[in-house]
Amino acid sequence: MASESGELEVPANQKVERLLKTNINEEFARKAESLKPELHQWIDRPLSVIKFEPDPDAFFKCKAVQIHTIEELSKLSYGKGDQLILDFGSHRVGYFSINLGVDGINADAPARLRLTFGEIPYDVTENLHPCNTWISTSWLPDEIINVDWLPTDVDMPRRYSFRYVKIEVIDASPKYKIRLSEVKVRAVSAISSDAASAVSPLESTDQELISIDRISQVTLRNCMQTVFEDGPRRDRRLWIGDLRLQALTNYCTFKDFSLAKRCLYLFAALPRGDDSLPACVFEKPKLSAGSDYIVDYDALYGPMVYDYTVASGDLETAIELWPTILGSMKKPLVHLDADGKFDSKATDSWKFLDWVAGLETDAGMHGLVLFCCKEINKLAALISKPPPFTETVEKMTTAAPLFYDKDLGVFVSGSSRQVSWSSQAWLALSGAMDAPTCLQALTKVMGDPTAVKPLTPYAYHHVAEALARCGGEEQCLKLMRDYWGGMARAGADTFWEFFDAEDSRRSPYGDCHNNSYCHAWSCTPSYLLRVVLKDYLAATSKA
Ligand code: RAM
Repeated sequence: MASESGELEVPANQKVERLLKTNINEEFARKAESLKPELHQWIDRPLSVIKFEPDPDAFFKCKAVQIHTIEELSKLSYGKGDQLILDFGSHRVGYFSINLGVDGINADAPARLRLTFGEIPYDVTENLHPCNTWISTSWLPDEIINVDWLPTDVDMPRRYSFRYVKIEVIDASPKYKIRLSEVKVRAVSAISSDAASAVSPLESTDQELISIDRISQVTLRNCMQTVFEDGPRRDRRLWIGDLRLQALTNYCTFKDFSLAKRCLYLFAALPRGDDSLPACVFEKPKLSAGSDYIVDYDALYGPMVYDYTVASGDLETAIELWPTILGSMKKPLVHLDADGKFDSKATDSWKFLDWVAGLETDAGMHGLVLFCCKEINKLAALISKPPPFTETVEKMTTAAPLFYDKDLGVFVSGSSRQVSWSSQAWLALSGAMDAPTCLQALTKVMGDPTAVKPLTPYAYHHVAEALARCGGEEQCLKLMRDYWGGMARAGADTFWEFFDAEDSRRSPYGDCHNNSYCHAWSCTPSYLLRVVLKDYLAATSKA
């Protein structure tokens, strides 16, 4: 993906499709607007001033060491070339402010500071620039500010997502140094502290699972703003794939049905001319469709409405959104060949499933679309509509074994007969073949070092859920302890957009400084533990 100049280029399948017009549904947009939440706010302060020391055993190769308590801070002064790192103790989303005082004869020049808001140590231990990435470097969380008159309060106007704040004094003057006090963040979320503490405790005494569940909830809560954001640092917007997983986790934790409903209407307000839904939407500066269209995200819209309907009991919304659901399936179903087999090459639209490079998507997309057709049929039954996809389900179920390689005992995808975890996961979730066969296939690929592994927690979630749904609850738990538990052991206080235990710098964007470390699609362990594995955990804790 590198151009001749060495700069990374946008991958071919993510280049903007010829833009078809969006047909705004004003009524749905108004409904979404009326459901916009007032955000809850609260003040948090840093716990200490730290430095990072090398630690070869740590995931990020460094460890935090306290050098001052926060009470000591206001007695310290910092001049040209000095820097400090504040540690808030865990991840926050909100508005940072500080009081800048003067230690010296007078402040005869402005104070020029660089503030860097870090979600992980690399953000504050390394130089963020240059950043070799094909997404925008304007996401990088640093600011240079010039403060004219000191002493003064400084309120940073932008919202940041961070645990650490590095403050570098680029310059003050020979006559004075700065003092820092009143350091705080006005944290924001759609979920109040009361609502967060009202979530029932996980029914388990296993400390590792309790901690994974807690980190999942913090991840979700920090992403729940006026929409379910994918990541409060980047992209700060609503994506269908992320929303589905967030909403499922929300239903078994915070139970904010109104925010979920708002997000369903936001997508329904913005269908394209061909009824396809945008993969993501922007709320600001005004509601508009993102230019990405992802075939799998289109298909997942209906299941999302189904999940919402089951969780909330609100049939009326499902009835109103029914035509949108049917429209959203058009593009995915165009990809079925005469045998009812999903063919990714049928269009050049983006099929996602995961960010891992070179993933063959036919088998996984076959499973995903079949799963979606079944979920939508279930929704039809709930709202007394004829099931729209009975024949499609039959056809796709008959075709599914065409992806199965009897000799290998796994599903294969594409002309290269690629073996990947994602293909097994989605075909298992679709129920296309019997559970023991699917579980065996999953077990096989997970033990095969040549199989294409997932990169994102999004894809790992589908593997984990598929294992549990096919009778592999123990394997699901093990995967959760390895993967999400691995992030926790690596120091995560919110779960990340990507995690590769072997490579702390891995990123599909070219540079890990552009990764997001509080990312919606990684919040699902709470859902897996509280819903999917609920009976299993109850049974095993009694045994
Ligand atoms: C990333 C986003 C988002 C995801 C898309 C496909 O850019 O962070 O979470 O849905 O990829």
